[in-house]
Amino acid sequence: MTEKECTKQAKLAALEHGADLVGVVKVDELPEHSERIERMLPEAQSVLVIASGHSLASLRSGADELAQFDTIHAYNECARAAHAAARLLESRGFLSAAVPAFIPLDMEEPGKGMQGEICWRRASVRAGLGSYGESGALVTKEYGQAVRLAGVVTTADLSPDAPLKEDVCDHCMRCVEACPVNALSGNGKINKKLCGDRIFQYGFRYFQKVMQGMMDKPTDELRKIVNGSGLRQLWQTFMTGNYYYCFKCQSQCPTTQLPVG
Ligand code: B12
Repeated sequence: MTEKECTKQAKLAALEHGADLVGVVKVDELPEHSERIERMLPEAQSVLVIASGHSLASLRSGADELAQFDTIHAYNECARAAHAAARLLESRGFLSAAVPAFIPLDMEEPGKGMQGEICWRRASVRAGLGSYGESGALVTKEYGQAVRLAGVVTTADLSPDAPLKEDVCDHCMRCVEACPVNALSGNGKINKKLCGDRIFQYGFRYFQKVMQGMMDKPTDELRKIVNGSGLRQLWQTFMTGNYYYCFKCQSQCPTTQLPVG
């Protein structure tokens, strides 16, 4: 099978299983990730990058639960598309693996779960899916920032897509201004600690606080934590696997619009 035909079939498999946009970047074009890609799949040649859209109403909703639930769906779509494309490629004789969109992540030092095996924004920009917004997120022509990203590493020598020539972000700075904790300062610069404290409000950091409390907080304060809503939120986090408590930079982007027609 030709390189072109194989690329077409892999993209189609992803699009038929939940992807909204698909692009290809060669492993050589991702030198920052070569070590990790080598660890995942030594003979990998190409990375298929997948974007699946959010529901805009959920993302913009004042009820975090809706955006959290929608995030689970968007991640599931990404996972389904990546798995389908990987299986298609393997059925054509190329070793291929779907790479997680978010968790599981490598929790060891020095990344401590703050670095993906592949940075999907970087890979998607290089695969021509969109361009960087001021917030650092991927902005696509079709769905603005309202996409989740995932992909597949494969030994197939797929035909690469060219990065976009145009800049999709209109640099209005609304994403930066919308950040409730002033973690963004434009041009992709982010204070990861400030952002993380907000979005992981009831994620690992809260869990760590509870554990820390067990060691050094007086019993009455501990009782308050154990009976408080934070622990119930944490339980939901464990049950759903989704822990984001802020969607502002994504949802305020003016390119994040309903498609016309
Ligand atoms: C760790 C992580 C975080 C951390 C750290 C973010 C960061 N900047 O690294 C924290 C907790 C802060 C975070 C926050 C959020 N995240 Co997050 N996060 C990740 C994760 C798991 C790994 C990212 C990573 O490896 N970073 C490490 C390195 C590579 O980042 P870096 O050194 O800062 O490199 C960046 C810059 O150099 C920049 N850059 C390079 N050249 C240039 C040039 C220009 C002009 C610009 C502007 C930028 C730029 O691009 C690199 C990537 O952005 C990815 C999933 C994945 N595997 O990619 C999701 C991911 C990036 N997160 C995502 C989202 C949506 C969010 C949040 C909105 C929270 C939420 N509600 O989900 C916020 C947005 C914050 C923001 N505006 O960036 C999405 C982004 C989707 C999109 N449309 O772009 C991803 C891709 C998850 C997914 N699978 O869809 N996240």
